[in-house]
Amino acid sequence: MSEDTIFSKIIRKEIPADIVYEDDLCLAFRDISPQAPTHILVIPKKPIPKLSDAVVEDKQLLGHMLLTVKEIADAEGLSNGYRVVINTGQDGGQTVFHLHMHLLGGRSLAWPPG
Ligand code: DGP
Repeated sequence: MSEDTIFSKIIRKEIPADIVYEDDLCLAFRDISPQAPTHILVIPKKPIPKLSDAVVEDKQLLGHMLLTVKEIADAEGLSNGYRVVINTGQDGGQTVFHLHMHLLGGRSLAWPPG
């Protein structure tokens, strides 16, 4: 069983967040510590701790999340490009263990990341 996280509390509306999109499968809200002018997190309502825990049954959900990122990027006017990041596990720099896609845009982003 996965642990309850701060993101589960946001899904249940127990703590506030600047929500930009919600449907039956996922939720998107602005990151509390933005690293770019647009920094939005897209999370599944299903509590998958990290990408490496996803299973074949999650295929449709993961595709839906990615297309949701695209729709939000369009809505945010990120016509010059953007980056989608999934930090996974300790070496990936993940700090909240509820799967999330970072959508970063609104400035030119360096590569490679640190
Ligand atoms: P990661 O390092 O990939 O696990 O990213 C977790 C992100 O979650 C980090 O960029 C900060 C953000 N975050 C953590 N707690 C909260 C919160 O309570 N509200 C919001 N909106 N974002 C949060």
